[in-house]
Parts: sequence; structure tokens; C-alpha cells
Amino acid sequence: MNPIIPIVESPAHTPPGHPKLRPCADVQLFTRNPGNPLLTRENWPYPINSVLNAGAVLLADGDTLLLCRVEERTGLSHLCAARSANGVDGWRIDPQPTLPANPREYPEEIWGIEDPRITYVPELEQYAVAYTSFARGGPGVSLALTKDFISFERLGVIMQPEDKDAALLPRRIDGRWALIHRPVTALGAHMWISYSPDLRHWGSHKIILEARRGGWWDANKIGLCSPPIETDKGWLVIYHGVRQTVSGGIYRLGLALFDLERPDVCLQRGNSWVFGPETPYERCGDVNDVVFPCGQTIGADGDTIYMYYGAADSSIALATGSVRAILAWLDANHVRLKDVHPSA
Ligand code: BMA
Repeated sequence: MNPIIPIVESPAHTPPGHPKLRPCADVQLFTRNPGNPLLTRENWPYPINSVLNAGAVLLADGDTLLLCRVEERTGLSHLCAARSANGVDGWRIDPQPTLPANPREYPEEIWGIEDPRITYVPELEQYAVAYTSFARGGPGVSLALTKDFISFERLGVIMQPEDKDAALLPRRIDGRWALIHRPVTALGAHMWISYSPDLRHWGSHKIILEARRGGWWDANKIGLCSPPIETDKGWLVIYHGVRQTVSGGIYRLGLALFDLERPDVCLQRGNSWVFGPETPYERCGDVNDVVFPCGQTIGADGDTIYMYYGAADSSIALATGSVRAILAWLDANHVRLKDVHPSA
């Protein structure tokens, strides 16, 4: 579900084990689960290469469902569901692919499907899964609807290549559906928003957050991680930033806040990254130095965020934090947009 999270300013609201409000740049906003990595290829009921980048949702029965990207031993990926009562252990993994690529009917999936983001849409009483479909033209964005993560209605490609890192907002904005995504254009690899009357035809495209330049941690490219979190201060967005180095890219996470009724308007953007590859399972894998969330759930207290992330493109890990503490940090550490958007 996608609860609107009320921001309670009482320090007593900080859940045990989470950082107290200390709005300074070096505050530890996310705590890694001691059981990390939670899911690896050794857990899988059939032979695979790796499991990574999972969409996440709390089901009506209280289970956490992860829709995991599973890379087969061909190099191509499909999606597979894993369910757990506490979102940490006891995972029940579907015995076969839950959503395999279907290149016969959807040729845009000929090289597999990747990186799902799940949004529960109350108006449709369905989950919308935005995922990367990969084919000769490059990665594009496809959309599917499901009620149960057993059968899926595919809507096909909604953003042509090259585009990825997409999630649907859970409700219409001024009567239109809104999708955040990351096309690569002559302008660079920035985050955009687009609108649609019917989930099939998309327009009114607009850049909402730009990759910075030069020495910044989020120079080169950025993209949405998990679907935005609706809070009473705005849409809280965790995004990944990539800085290219001579030994490859480093994927780290940053924060931004967007206006609730104008999600194209960025209210705040954090200066420094808030989470990056540090542990051996994040630093070393099929692709080194990658943390890559595609989903989160919010705890029963309405504040604890369970952020599920792909680690080094090899496993799935969990870090928890407090939405209230994250918003307080962002408020104390944001940059003025005109400093980072030369055109603003
Ligand atoms: C991105 C996506 C992710 C991947 C990341 C790091 O472009 O392809 O699936 O985790 O690169 O390799």
C-alpha cells in the first residue's frame, strides 16, 4: 500500500534502534540488516546466476513481497517473487519464474526484463509494475498490472529506448497518471516526469532532476530508485547517482523532495550521498561498488523504511531508516537548485 506518512515532530516517535534527529551531513540515515545479504543465488529453488534489484510491497495479508530481478545463466533476466512474513527472513520463493520475458508477443523483451518498481494504485485496485524491457534498441520502460503477482496484464512499452528507472505515482495528478523515468537523451541521463490519461499514451515530458557534473558523486547519470514516498512534506525520492571512475562507476544514493501536487517541482535536493557501497557484498560482485534499491516498504509505525537494494548486482540486502529523520536531514542539508541546475 502507499500510505501518506504524517510527519510527527516528537522525538519519542523515533523508533528504537534508529538515529535520533541529528541533522548533520555525516548522520547515519540507514542501518544495514545484520542478516545481509538477505537473498543470494544459493537461496534460489532453480539454477540462476544472481538475484538483485527487487521491487517491494506490503501485501494485504501483511507479507512482504519482493519481485526480484533474477539473472539466469544465459545472462538474461526475468522476475521472480519472494514472500516473507517479517520482510527479513523465512522467504518463500516461487518455484519458477513469476514473470518471465515473453519475446514472442513482446519483442521488446528479447534480452529479458529487469529492475521492477511496484506501486499499489487504489483507483485500479491493482499493483502497477514498471520494469525495464531489454532488446536490440536498448532498454525501455514497460508496464504491467497485477492483483496477485500470479497473473499479469502487460501494457507493453510505455517509454521507448533508451529509458529505464521508472515508477508510477499511486494516484492521478490533476486527472492524469504520472510516471517518473530516466531517458538518456542528448541532454544527458536525467530524471523526467511524463503524464498520461490512460497509462498507455504519455506526454507533457519534463526534466525534474538533473545529473550534476564534474566531481559530484551524482555526476554522469542519475535515476529513480524506489517509487516516491508520499509524506505530508512532499514526495520523498531516493535516487541513485553514478560517478564514473577509471575503475568503473560507483552507484550511491541521494535524496530529493518534490511538491505533492506538482511532482515536477523539486523542493529540496541533498548535497551528499546518504548511502553507498561499503560492505564486501556491496563492493564486490558481478558489478563492483553498486547499491541499487528498486523498492521499499513502510513499517506499521508509519515511519520505519525498509529499503531493499541490489548489492554489487549479485544479491539483495536490506537497510532500515526513519522517514522522519530522512526528511529532517534533507531539510537541513539541501542545496539551492540554481547551484546545481545551471539553467534554473
Ligand atoms: C544500471 C542497471 C541496474 C544495475 C546497475 C549497475 O544501469 O542496469 O540493473 O544494477 O546498472 O550495474
